[in-house]
Amino acid sequence: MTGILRCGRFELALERALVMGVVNVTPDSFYDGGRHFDPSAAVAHARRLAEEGADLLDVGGESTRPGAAPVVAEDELARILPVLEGIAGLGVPVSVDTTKPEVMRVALAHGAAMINDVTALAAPGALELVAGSDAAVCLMHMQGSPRTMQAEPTYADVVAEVRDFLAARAAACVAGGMARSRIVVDPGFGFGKTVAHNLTLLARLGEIAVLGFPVLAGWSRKSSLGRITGRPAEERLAGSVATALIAVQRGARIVRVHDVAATRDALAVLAAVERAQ
Ligand code: 7PJ
Repeated sequence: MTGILRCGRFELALERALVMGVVNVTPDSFYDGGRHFDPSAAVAHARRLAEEGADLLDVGGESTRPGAAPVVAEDELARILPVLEGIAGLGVPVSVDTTKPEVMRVALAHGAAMINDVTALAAPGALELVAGSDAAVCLMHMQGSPRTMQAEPTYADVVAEVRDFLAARAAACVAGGMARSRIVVDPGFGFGKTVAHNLTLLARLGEIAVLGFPVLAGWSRKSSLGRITGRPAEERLAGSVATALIAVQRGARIVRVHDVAATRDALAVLAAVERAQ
């Protein structure tokens, strides 16, 4: 897939796979929770990811890890707003990872270029709100809710169910007035999926890419990599880079990662090999 992604005042070319750097402002995210909970630490981290070549920065104030406690909109905003203000001048489009229309509205007013919603704009009013802005949206698939999703995920055909869900949500966005060039889809690795489901989705990611929307893949440091490699989150860099490469080879156009520099290098090697073919 080529073309462009329109997100706010930015237009991102999709010839090369893009790297979205994760900026968590939470006390409890599974990998970097607590590390950047202080806004100035989060801003410094975001600046570093931008220097490493992040094409997008994804700022989140609510952990969606399995079993995570919900956060009220007011607290979520208190976490992310100082960070949005601190990184507005970096020149990198900012995505906000939230499921709440109240948070989306304020984030958009503060220049968010993308809304990354793990519930694919399920909340009442969310779709209309994003449609009425010029921001992009990342529509993610999740079975269940973060509190319950890993209890016993079941699918008849995980790829078909995820693809059909994403197609339906994208169609709803288009019907709501969003240009196709503002829509990104994401199978939601780890969100109501077993390791086997995650691997099947990665192996057959091309069947999601045929929808014609840029596919975002997020495997960075996730527990499936722990199950495969036997390593804790701090030691999953190599596994994370491997899955980013595989995802791009199978059609992903954006990878959501904690480690921007290493991922950019790996993708540069892949792109060079593809040019040599
Ligand atoms: C994802 C996400 C993902 C999208 C998280 C973590 C867990 N948003 N937010 N896709 N994962 N779109 O930081 O790994 O895979 S939270």
